[in-house]
Amino acid sequence: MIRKGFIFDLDGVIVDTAKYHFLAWKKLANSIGVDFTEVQNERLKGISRVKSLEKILAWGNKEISETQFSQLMALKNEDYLNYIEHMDASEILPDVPRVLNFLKTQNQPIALGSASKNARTILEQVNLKSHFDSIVDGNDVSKAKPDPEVFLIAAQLLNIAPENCIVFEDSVAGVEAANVAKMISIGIGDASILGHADYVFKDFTQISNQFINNLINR
Ligand code: B16
Ligand code: MG
Repeated sequence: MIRKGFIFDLDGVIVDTAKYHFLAWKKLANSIGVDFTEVQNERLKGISRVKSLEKILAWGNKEISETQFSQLMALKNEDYLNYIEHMDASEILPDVPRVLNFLKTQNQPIALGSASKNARTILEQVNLKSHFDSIVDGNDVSKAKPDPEVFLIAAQLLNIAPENCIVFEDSVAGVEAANVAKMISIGIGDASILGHADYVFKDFTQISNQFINNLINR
């Protein structure tokens, strides 16, 4: 049997948590007199929490103390977790369960590779945690995407060579990380943004079982 490693990003691939990040960041930015738009939110996709706050402060020309930085980080996450608490399986993006179940029937190892420190909580909320053989998230890495660390650790845990791994990613930084790791990158989203991926699909409804089979056997 041929075994490949299938690595999934979380936000924007399995669930759309970007809308909750947006609400929490907007509330926080406005509370310190800084504007925050949906366009800016797009630019935070796949970016770590620390880097996100640094960017928001830079866009707003705002300088704060280290203590206030930590306080704001904690506040943002508290607010974000209030949204996560209400998530359920209905928020899983279309056809993700079909692809995960198909991989299972083909005995293919599956991992999560996310920048989020809340990834495990979110997978539990939407009842998908048991589908993953390994989970690597923001708590397990020291270098954020586009550094390939998160995906290389996932490959190691699955015991599959990086060149035999396939990554599903919605962010520019994530696709870059997969490419640097020498993995097959599959962009989920807009081809004009994710043109550096090996393949791009609008969403999982466009990815057939036949395509997955071809990935397994290539
Ligand atoms: P947290 P992913 C990323 O998730 C999000 O896209 C990004 O917007 C967020 O800042 C980052 O996780 C950290 O999330 O605050 O929960 O640790 O796309 O890598 O699954
Ligand atoms: Mg993502």
